[in-house]
Amino acid sequence: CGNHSICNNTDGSFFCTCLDGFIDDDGNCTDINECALGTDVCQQNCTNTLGSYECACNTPCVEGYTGANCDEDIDECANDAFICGIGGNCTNEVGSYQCNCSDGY
Ligand SMILES: [Ca+2]
Ligand SMILES: [Ca+2]
Repeated sequence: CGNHSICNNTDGSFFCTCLDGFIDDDGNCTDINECALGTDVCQQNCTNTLGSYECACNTPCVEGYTGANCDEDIDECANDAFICGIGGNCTNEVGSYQCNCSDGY
């Protein structure tokens, strides 16, 4: 059946099917370019690979976010206890954080 395909036995014969991620192109199973076709699920930076594709985030992410898809909030308050200064109270927010002063500061 050739590369990137599966041979299926039948009574007296056989037929070939392409593996996932490949498409029949004139009898040859060739890689599907998911990025070019737009069938990928990447939010950004799709890279076509043989039989599949990969997603990567822009580096660095927009300020306040992290993770493979840049959709995870950074907890600035947990990362830096003194981000709001002495006497400041930090409140984490999605994509951001806020500082408020304690009484007397
Ligand atoms: Ca592919
Ligand atoms: Ca945050």
